[in-house]
Amino acid sequence: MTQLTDDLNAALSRQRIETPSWGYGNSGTRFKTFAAPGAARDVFEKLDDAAEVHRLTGVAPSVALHIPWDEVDDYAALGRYARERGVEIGAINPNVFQDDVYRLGSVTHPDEAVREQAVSHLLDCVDVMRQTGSRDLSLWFADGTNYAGQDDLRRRKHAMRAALKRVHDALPENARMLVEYKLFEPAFYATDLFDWGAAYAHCVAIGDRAQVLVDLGHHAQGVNIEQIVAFLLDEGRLGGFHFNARRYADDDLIVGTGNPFELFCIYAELVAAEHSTDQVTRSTAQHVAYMIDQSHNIEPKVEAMLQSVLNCQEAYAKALLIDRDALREAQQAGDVLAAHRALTDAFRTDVRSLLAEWREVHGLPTDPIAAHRASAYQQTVTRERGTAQGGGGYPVREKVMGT
Ligand code: PSV
Ligand code: MN
Ligand code: MN
Repeated sequence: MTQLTDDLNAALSRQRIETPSWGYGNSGTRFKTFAAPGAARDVFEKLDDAAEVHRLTGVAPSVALHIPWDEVDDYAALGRYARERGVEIGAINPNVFQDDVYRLGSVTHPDEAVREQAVSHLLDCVDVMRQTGSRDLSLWFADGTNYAGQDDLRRRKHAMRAALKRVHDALPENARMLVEYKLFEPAFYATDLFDWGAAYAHCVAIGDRAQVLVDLGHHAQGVNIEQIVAFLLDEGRLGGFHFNARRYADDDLIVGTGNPFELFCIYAELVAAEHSTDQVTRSTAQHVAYMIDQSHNIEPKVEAMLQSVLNCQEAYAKALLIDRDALREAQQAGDVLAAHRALTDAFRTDVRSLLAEWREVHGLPTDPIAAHRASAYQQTVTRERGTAQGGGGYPVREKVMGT
Protein backbone atom coordinates (compact mmCIF):
# COMPACT_ATOMS: atom_id res chain seq x y z
CA MET A 1 0.00 0.00 0.00
CA THR A 2 1.36 3.46 -0.90
CA GLN A 3 2.23 5.51 2.18
CA LEU A 4 1.17 9.13 2.54
CA THR A 5 4.62 10.70 2.86
CA ASP A 6 5.11 14.35 3.79
CA ASP A 7 5.95 15.14 0.16
CA LEU A 8 2.82 13.44 -1.13
CA ASN A 9 0.70 15.13 1.50
CA ALA A 10 2.14 18.54 0.60
CA ALA A 11 1.66 18.03 -3.14
CA LEU A 12 -1.89 16.71 -2.79
CA SER A 13 -2.73 19.62 -0.51
CA ARG A 14 -1.56 22.10 -3.14
CA GLN A 15 -3.79 20.71 -5.87
CA ARG A 16 -6.57 23.02 -7.07
CA ILE A 17 -9.37 22.33 -9.52
CA GLU A 18 -11.78 25.06 -10.56
CA THR A 19 -15.35 24.07 -11.36
CA PRO A 20 -17.49 25.88 -13.96
CA SER A 21 -20.74 27.62 -12.99
CA TRP A 22 -22.32 26.32 -16.20
CA GLY A 23 -21.81 22.71 -15.10
CA TYR A 24 -24.40 23.14 -12.33
CA GLY A 25 -27.33 24.40 -14.38
CA ASN A 26 -29.48 22.58 -16.89
CA SER A 27 -27.81 22.12 -20.23
CA GLY A 28 -28.51 20.01 -23.23
CA THR A 29 -27.71 18.98 -26.73
CA ARG A 30 -29.13 20.48 -29.89
CA PHE A 31 -31.91 17.91 -29.51
CA LYS A 32 -33.10 18.32 -25.97
CA THR A 33 -32.40 19.88 -22.62
CA PHE A 34 -33.67 17.58 -19.88
CA ALA A 35 -34.76 19.35 -16.73
CA ALA A 36 -32.80 18.00 -13.78
CA PRO A 37 -34.45 18.02 -10.35
CA GLY A 38 -32.62 20.51 -8.12
CA ALA A 39 -30.40 21.93 -10.87
CA ALA A 40 -29.10 25.40 -10.02
CA ARG A 41 -31.29 28.18 -11.41
CA ASP A 42 -29.00 31.17 -10.96
CA VAL A 43 -25.44 32.06 -10.14
CA PHE A 44 -26.07 31.97 -6.39
CA GLU A 45 -27.32 28.41 -6.52
CA LYS A 46 -24.39 27.50 -8.77
CA LEU A 47 -22.03 28.86 -6.12
CA ASP A 48 -23.90 26.85 -3.47
CA ASP A 49 -23.35 23.68 -5.50
CA ALA A 50 -19.70 24.49 -6.12
CA ALA A 51 -19.24 25.09 -2.41
CA GLU A 52 -20.70 21.65 -1.71
CA VAL A 53 -18.18 20.10 -4.13
CA HIS A 54 -15.36 21.92 -2.37
CA ARG A 55 -16.68 21.04 1.10
CA LEU A 56 -16.58 17.35 0.22
CA THR A 57 -13.30 17.28 -1.70
CA GLY A 58 -11.20 20.13 -0.29
CA VAL A 59 -9.57 20.78 -3.67
CA ALA A 60 -12.15 22.80 -5.63
CA PRO A 61 -12.05 26.25 -4.01
CA SER A 62 -12.95 28.43 -7.01
CA VAL A 63 -15.69 28.75 -9.60
CA ALA A 64 -15.46 30.04 -13.16
CA LEU A 65 -18.19 32.47 -14.21
CA HIS A 66 -19.74 32.92 -17.66
CA ILE A 67 -20.92 36.42 -18.51
CA PRO A 68 -23.79 37.23 -19.14
CA TRP A 69 -25.15 33.85 -17.95
CA ASP A 70 -23.93 34.76 -14.46
CA GLU A 71 -24.35 38.51 -14.70
CA VAL A 72 -25.23 40.38 -11.48
CA ASP A 73 -25.44 44.05 -10.55
CA ASP A 74 -23.03 43.78 -7.66
CA TYR A 75 -19.98 41.57 -8.21
CA ALA A 76 -18.41 42.57 -4.91
CA ALA A 77 -21.50 41.18 -3.17
CA LEU A 78 -21.32 38.04 -5.31
CA GLY A 79 -17.69 37.61 -4.25
CA ARG A 80 -18.73 37.96 -0.61
CA TYR A 81 -21.53 35.43 -1.12
CA ALA A 82 -18.97 32.99 -2.54
CA ARG A 83 -16.43 33.55 0.23
CA GLU A 84 -19.07 33.06 2.92
CA ARG A 85 -19.55 29.60 1.47
CA GLY A 86 -15.84 28.84 1.30
CA VAL A 87 -15.23 29.38 -2.41
CA GLU A 88 -13.91 32.20 -4.62
CA ILE A 89 -14.71 33.58 -8.03
CA GLY A 90 -12.23 32.21 -10.57
CA ALA A 91 -11.88 32.73 -14.29
CA ILE A 92 -14.22 35.07 -16.14
CA ASN A 93 -15.56 33.64 -19.41
CA PRO A 94 -17.04 36.20 -21.81
CA ASN A 95 -19.77 35.12 -24.18
CA VAL A 96 -19.60 36.40 -27.74
CA PHE A 97 -21.40 33.51 -29.38
CA GLN A 98 -25.05 33.49 -28.36
CA ASP A 99 -26.44 36.72 -29.82
CA ASP A 100 -28.02 36.91 -33.29
CA VAL A 101 -25.58 39.61 -34.27
CA TYR A 102 -22.73 37.05 -34.07
CA ARG A 103 -24.08 34.82 -36.84
CA LEU A 104 -20.98 35.47 -38.97
CA GLY A 105 -18.59 35.76 -36.05
CA SER A 106 -17.74 38.15 -33.25
CA VAL A 107 -14.26 39.66 -33.16
CA THR A 108 -13.63 38.43 -36.73
CA HIS A 109 -17.05 39.40 -38.12
CA PRO A 110 -16.96 41.14 -41.55
CA ASP A 111 -18.74 44.19 -40.12
CA GLU A 112 -16.64 46.51 -37.99
CA ALA A 113 -19.63 47.50 -35.83
CA VAL A 114 -20.12 43.87 -34.75
CA ARG A 115 -16.40 43.47 -34.07
CA GLU A 116 -16.58 46.55 -31.86
CA GLN A 117 -19.60 45.20 -30.00
CA ALA A 118 -17.72 41.97 -29.30
CA VAL A 119 -14.56 43.72 -28.12
CA SER A 120 -16.65 45.99 -25.96
CA HIS A 121 -18.17 42.93 -24.23
CA LEU A 122 -14.68 41.51 -23.69
CA LEU A 123 -13.61 44.80 -22.14
CA ASP A 124 -16.71 44.76 -19.91
CA CYS A 125 -15.55 41.34 -18.73
CA VAL A 126 -12.14 42.80 -17.92
CA ASP A 127 -14.06 45.19 -15.72
CA VAL A 128 -15.83 42.25 -14.07
CA MET A 129 -12.35 40.86 -13.35
CA ARG A 130 -11.51 44.07 -11.51
CA GLN A 131 -14.68 43.85 -9.45
CA THR A 132 -14.29 40.17 -8.59
CA GLY A 133 -10.51 40.16 -8.23
CA SER A 134 -10.35 37.47 -10.87
CA ARG A 135 -6.92 36.78 -12.38
CA ASP A 136 -7.88 34.92 -15.54
CA LEU A 137 -9.89 36.01 -18.54
CA SER A 138 -10.79 32.80 -20.33
CA LEU A 139 -11.54 33.33 -24.01
CA TRP A 140 -13.30 30.97 -26.34
CA PHE A 141 -14.60 32.15 -29.71
CA ALA A 142 -17.11 30.38 -31.90
CA ASP A 143 -15.80 32.47 -34.82
CA GLY A 144 -15.30 30.71 -38.11
CA THR A 145 -16.86 29.93 -41.47
CA ASN A 146 -18.91 27.10 -42.91
CA TYR A 147 -17.88 27.18 -46.57
CA ALA A 148 -14.73 27.62 -48.60
CA GLY A 149 -14.74 31.15 -49.92
CA GLN A 150 -17.23 32.42 -47.35
CA ASP A 151 -14.74 34.91 -45.96
CA ASP A 152 -11.13 35.99 -46.20
CA LEU A 153 -9.18 33.80 -43.78
CA ARG A 154 -6.24 36.20 -43.44
CA ARG A 155 -8.51 39.17 -42.82
CA ARG A 156 -10.15 37.19 -40.05
CA LYS A 157 -6.76 36.33 -38.57
CA HIS A 158 -5.82 40.02 -38.50
CA ALA A 159 -9.12 40.91 -36.85
CA MET A 160 -8.59 38.22 -34.19
CA ARG A 161 -5.08 39.51 -33.51
CA ALA A 162 -6.26 43.12 -33.19
CA ALA A 163 -9.05 42.22 -30.78
CA LEU A 164 -6.86 40.02 -28.60
CA LYS A 165 -4.23 42.74 -28.45
CA ARG A 166 -6.73 45.38 -27.30
CA VAL A 167 -8.07 43.12 -24.58
CA HIS A 168 -4.60 42.03 -23.50
CA ASP A 169 -3.48 45.61 -23.09
CA ALA A 170 -6.56 46.40 -20.98
CA LEU A 171 -6.04 43.54 -18.50
CA PRO A 172 -5.67 44.45 -14.84
CA GLU A 173 -2.16 44.23 -13.48
CA ASN A 174 -1.16 40.67 -12.58
CA ALA A 175 -4.01 39.26 -14.66
CA ARG A 176 -3.69 37.21 -17.80
CA MET A 177 -5.79 36.03 -20.70
CA LEU A 178 -6.17 32.38 -21.59
CA VAL A 179 -6.76 31.77 -25.27
CA GLU A 180 -8.72 28.61 -26.02
CA TYR A 181 -8.66 26.89 -29.39
CA LYS A 182 -11.02 24.39 -30.92
CA LEU A 183 -10.76 22.33 -34.06
CA PHE A 184 -14.32 22.87 -35.27
CA GLU A 185 -17.89 23.49 -34.14
CA PRO A 186 -19.98 25.52 -34.43
CA ALA A 187 -18.01 26.49 -37.55
CA PHE A 188 -17.62 23.51 -39.86
CA TYR A 189 -15.19 24.71 -42.51
CA ALA A 190 -12.69 26.98 -40.75
CA THR A 191 -12.44 28.02 -37.13
CA ASP A 192 -10.43 31.17 -36.52
CA LEU A 193 -8.63 29.75 -33.47
CA PHE A 194 -8.43 26.23 -34.78
CA ASP A 195 -5.50 24.69 -32.92
CA TRP A 196 -2.81 25.26 -30.28
CA GLY A 197 -0.39 26.61 -32.88
CA ALA A 198 -2.79 29.39 -33.92
CA ALA A 199 -3.53 30.27 -30.29
CA TYR A 200 0.19 30.18 -29.47
CA ALA A 201 1.16 32.40 -32.40
CA HIS A 202 -1.39 35.02 -31.34
CA CYS A 203 -0.25 34.86 -27.71
CA VAL A 204 3.41 35.34 -28.61
CA ALA A 205 2.54 38.28 -30.86
CA ILE A 206 0.32 40.12 -28.41
CA GLY A 207 2.21 39.97 -25.13
CA ASP A 208 3.48 38.25 -22.04
CA ARG A 209 0.14 37.95 -20.35
CA ALA A 210 -1.47 35.83 -23.05
CA GLN A 211 -1.28 32.07 -22.64
CA VAL A 212 -2.90 29.09 -24.30
CA LEU A 213 -5.79 27.17 -22.76
CA VAL A 214 -6.02 23.47 -23.60
CA ASP A 215 -9.53 21.98 -23.57
CA LEU A 216 -9.32 18.19 -23.82
CA GLY A 217 -12.37 18.03 -26.09
CA HIS A 218 -11.06 20.40 -28.76
CA HIS A 219 -8.69 18.25 -30.81
CA ALA A 220 -8.86 15.90 -33.73
CA GLN A 221 -9.03 12.20 -32.89
CA GLY A 222 -5.67 10.76 -31.95
CA VAL A 223 -3.88 14.03 -31.28
CA ASN A 224 -1.22 13.66 -28.58
CA ILE A 225 -2.43 16.26 -26.09
CA GLU A 226 0.28 15.60 -23.52
CA GLN A 227 2.88 16.51 -26.12
CA ILE A 228 1.12 19.83 -26.75
CA VAL A 229 1.14 20.34 -22.99
CA ALA A 230 4.88 19.60 -22.75
CA PHE A 231 5.64 21.94 -25.66
CA LEU A 232 3.59 24.83 -24.30
CA LEU A 233 5.01 24.40 -20.80
CA ASP A 234 8.50 24.56 -22.20
CA GLU A 235 7.64 27.73 -24.12
CA GLY A 236 6.14 29.34 -21.03
CA ARG A 237 2.74 29.61 -22.72
CA LEU A 238 0.55 27.00 -21.09
CA GLY A 239 -2.01 28.97 -19.13
CA GLY A 240 -4.72 26.54 -18.23
CA PHE A 241 -6.90 23.55 -18.88
CA HIS A 242 -10.48 22.81 -19.51
CA PHE A 243 -10.70 19.23 -18.34
CA ASN A 244 -13.44 16.97 -19.63
CA ALA A 245 -13.72 13.70 -21.54
CA ARG A 246 -14.92 12.86 -24.99
CA ARG A 247 -15.18 10.04 -27.41
CA TYR A 248 -16.38 11.69 -30.59
CA ALA A 249 -16.27 15.48 -30.58
CA ASP A 250 -16.55 18.09 -27.84
CA ASP A 251 -18.64 15.80 -25.64
CA ASP A 252 -17.90 17.59 -22.32
CA LEU A 253 -18.29 14.41 -20.30
CA ILE A 254 -17.03 13.71 -16.78
CA VAL A 255 -13.24 14.10 -16.65
CA GLY A 256 -11.18 10.94 -16.92
CA THR A 257 -14.05 8.67 -17.91
CA GLY A 258 -13.12 7.77 -21.47
CA ASN A 259 -9.53 8.99 -21.30
CA PRO A 260 -7.91 8.05 -17.96
CA PHE A 261 -4.48 7.29 -19.43
CA GLU A 262 -4.45 10.55 -21.37
CA LEU A 263 -5.35 12.46 -18.22
CA PHE A 264 -2.56 10.70 -16.33
CA CYS A 265 -0.01 11.44 -19.07
CA ILE A 266 -0.99 15.12 -19.00
CA TYR A 267 -0.50 15.28 -15.24
CA ALA A 268 2.78 13.40 -15.66
CA GLU A 269 4.05 16.24 -17.88
CA LEU A 270 2.82 18.87 -15.42
CA VAL A 271 4.45 17.22 -12.42
CA ALA A 272 7.71 16.88 -14.34
CA ALA A 273 7.56 20.55 -15.33
CA GLU A 274 6.88 21.62 -11.74
CA HIS A 275 10.28 20.18 -10.88
CA SER A 276 12.10 21.38 -13.97
CA THR A 277 15.44 23.07 -13.52
CA ASP A 278 14.33 25.59 -16.14
CA GLN A 279 12.83 28.55 -14.29
CA VAL A 280 10.32 29.49 -17.02
CA THR A 281 8.99 25.96 -17.32
CA ARG A 282 8.76 25.55 -13.56
CA SER A 283 6.98 28.84 -12.97
CA THR A 284 4.62 28.22 -15.91
CA ALA A 285 3.66 24.83 -14.46
CA GLN A 286 3.13 26.32 -11.02
CA HIS A 287 0.67 28.88 -12.38
CA VAL A 288 -1.45 26.64 -14.57
CA ALA A 289 -5.18 27.19 -14.04
CA TYR A 290 -6.77 23.76 -13.69
CA MET A 291 -10.39 24.10 -14.67
CA ILE A 292 -13.18 21.75 -15.54
CA ASP A 293 -15.37 22.47 -18.55
CA GLN A 294 -18.29 20.12 -18.49
CA SER A 295 -21.94 20.26 -19.32
CA HIS A 296 -24.19 17.60 -17.91
CA ASN A 297 -27.16 16.52 -19.94
CA ILE A 298 -28.31 13.39 -18.14
CA GLU A 299 -26.06 13.26 -15.07
CA PRO A 300 -26.92 14.60 -11.59
CA LYS A 301 -24.90 17.83 -11.63
CA VAL A 302 -23.21 17.90 -8.24
CA GLU A 303 -22.32 14.21 -8.23
CA ALA A 304 -20.96 14.48 -11.77
CA MET A 305 -18.77 17.40 -10.77
CA LEU A 306 -17.57 15.55 -7.70
CA GLN A 307 -16.61 12.60 -9.87
CA SER A 308 -14.63 14.86 -12.18
CA VAL A 309 -12.75 16.51 -9.35
CA LEU A 310 -11.92 13.13 -7.81
CA ASN A 311 -10.76 11.74 -11.14
CA CYS A 312 -8.38 14.71 -11.51
CA GLN A 313 -7.12 14.05 -8.00
CA GLU A 314 -6.49 10.38 -8.78
CA ALA A 315 -4.65 11.18 -12.00
CA TYR A 316 -2.49 13.72 -10.20
CA ALA A 317 -1.73 11.33 -7.33
CA LYS A 318 -0.63 8.67 -9.79
CA ALA A 319 1.59 11.17 -11.60
CA LEU A 320 3.23 12.01 -8.26
CA LEU A 321 4.13 8.32 -7.83
CA ILE A 322 6.21 8.07 -10.99
CA ASP A 323 9.72 6.92 -10.11
CA ARG A 324 11.48 9.78 -11.89
CA ASP A 325 15.00 8.39 -11.33
CA ALA A 326 14.08 5.02 -12.80
CA LEU A 327 12.34 6.77 -15.69
CA ARG A 328 15.34 8.97 -16.45
CA GLU A 329 17.80 6.07 -16.23
CA ALA A 330 15.72 3.95 -18.57
CA GLN A 331 15.31 6.84 -20.99
CA GLN A 332 19.03 7.55 -21.01
CA ALA A 333 19.85 3.89 -21.50
CA GLY A 334 17.43 3.78 -24.42
CA ASP A 335 15.50 1.04 -22.64
CA VAL A 336 12.18 1.64 -24.34
CA LEU A 337 10.04 -0.75 -22.36
CA ALA A 338 11.60 -0.11 -18.94
CA ALA A 339 10.87 3.59 -19.47
CA HIS A 340 7.32 2.83 -20.51
CA ARG A 341 6.87 0.60 -17.48
CA ALA A 342 8.22 3.26 -15.12
CA LEU A 343 5.31 5.37 -16.28
CA THR A 344 2.63 2.72 -16.43
CA ASP A 345 3.57 1.24 -13.04
CA ALA A 346 2.44 4.53 -11.54
CA PHE A 347 -0.68 4.62 -13.71
CA ARG A 348 -1.64 1.11 -12.59
CA THR A 349 -1.19 1.86 -8.88
CA ASP A 350 -4.46 1.97 -6.97
CA VAL A 351 -4.33 5.31 -5.14
CA ARG A 352 -7.78 5.18 -3.59
CA SER A 353 -6.62 4.27 -0.10
CA LEU A 354 -3.80 6.83 -0.31
CA LEU A 355 -6.36 9.52 -1.11
CA ALA A 356 -8.71 8.29 1.60
CA GLU A 357 -5.84 8.68 4.05
CA TRP A 358 -5.09 12.18 2.77
CA ARG A 359 -8.76 13.11 3.25
CA GLU A 360 -8.82 11.69 6.74
CA VAL A 361 -5.76 13.73 7.67
CA HIS A 362 -7.53 16.85 6.40
CA GLY A 363 -10.88 16.21 8.06
CA LEU A 364 -12.64 15.42 4.79
CA PRO A 365 -15.00 12.54 4.10
CA THR A 366 -12.86 9.59 3.01
CA ASP A 367 -15.35 8.82 0.23
CA PRO A 368 -16.83 12.12 -0.99
CA ILE A 369 -19.30 10.48 -3.40
CA ALA A 370 -20.67 8.20 -0.69
CA ALA A 371 -20.83 11.17 1.69
CA HIS A 372 -22.74 13.18 -0.91
CA ARG A 373 -25.17 10.34 -1.53
CA ALA A 374 -25.67 9.86 2.20
CA SER A 375 -26.23 13.57 2.78
CA ALA A 376 -29.53 15.33 2.28
CA TYR A 377 -28.02 17.88 -0.14
CA GLN A 378 -29.62 16.56 -3.32
CA GLN A 379 -33.02 16.07 -1.70
CA THR A 380 -32.88 19.51 -0.10
CA VAL A 381 -32.03 21.37 -3.32
CA THR A 382 -34.59 19.34 -5.22
CA ARG A 383 -37.24 20.38 -2.71
CA GLU A 384 -36.14 24.03 -2.60
CA ARG A 385 -35.40 24.59 -6.28
CA GLY A 386 -37.84 22.22 -7.89
CA THR A 387 -37.34 21.12 -11.47
CA ALA A 388 -36.72 24.16 -13.62
CA GLN A 389 -37.02 23.73 -17.36
CA GLY A 390 -33.84 24.22 -19.36
CA GLY A 391 -33.35 27.01 -21.85
CA GLY A 392 -34.34 30.54 -20.87
CA GLY A 393 -31.41 31.97 -19.01
CA TYR A 394 -29.58 28.67 -19.08
CA PRO A 395 -26.95 27.60 -21.48
CA VAL A 396 -28.24 25.19 -24.05
CA ARG A 397 -24.99 23.91 -25.46
CA GLU A 398 -24.72 22.72 -29.01
CA LYS A 399 -23.03 19.46 -29.60
CA VAL A 400 -22.41 17.15 -32.45
CA MET A 401 -24.44 14.08 -31.66
CA GLY A 402 -24.78 12.55 -35.10
CA THR A 403 -27.75 13.31 -37.25
C1 PSV B 1 -17.69 25.37 -26.43
O1 PSV B 1 -16.91 24.45 -27.13
C2 PSV B 1 -17.20 25.43 -25.04
O2 PSV B 1 -17.28 24.07 -24.58
C3 PSV B 1 -15.77 25.92 -24.92
O3 PSV B 1 -14.96 24.85 -24.54
C4 PSV B 1 -15.82 26.96 -23.86
O4 PSV B 1 -14.71 26.92 -23.00
C5 PSV B 1 -17.08 26.61 -23.14
O5 PSV B 1 -17.96 26.21 -24.18
C6 PSV B 1 -17.65 27.73 -22.35
O6 PSV B 1 -17.86 28.87 -23.16
MN1 MN C 1 -13.64 24.87 -22.92
MN1 MN D 1 -15.85 22.98 -25.59
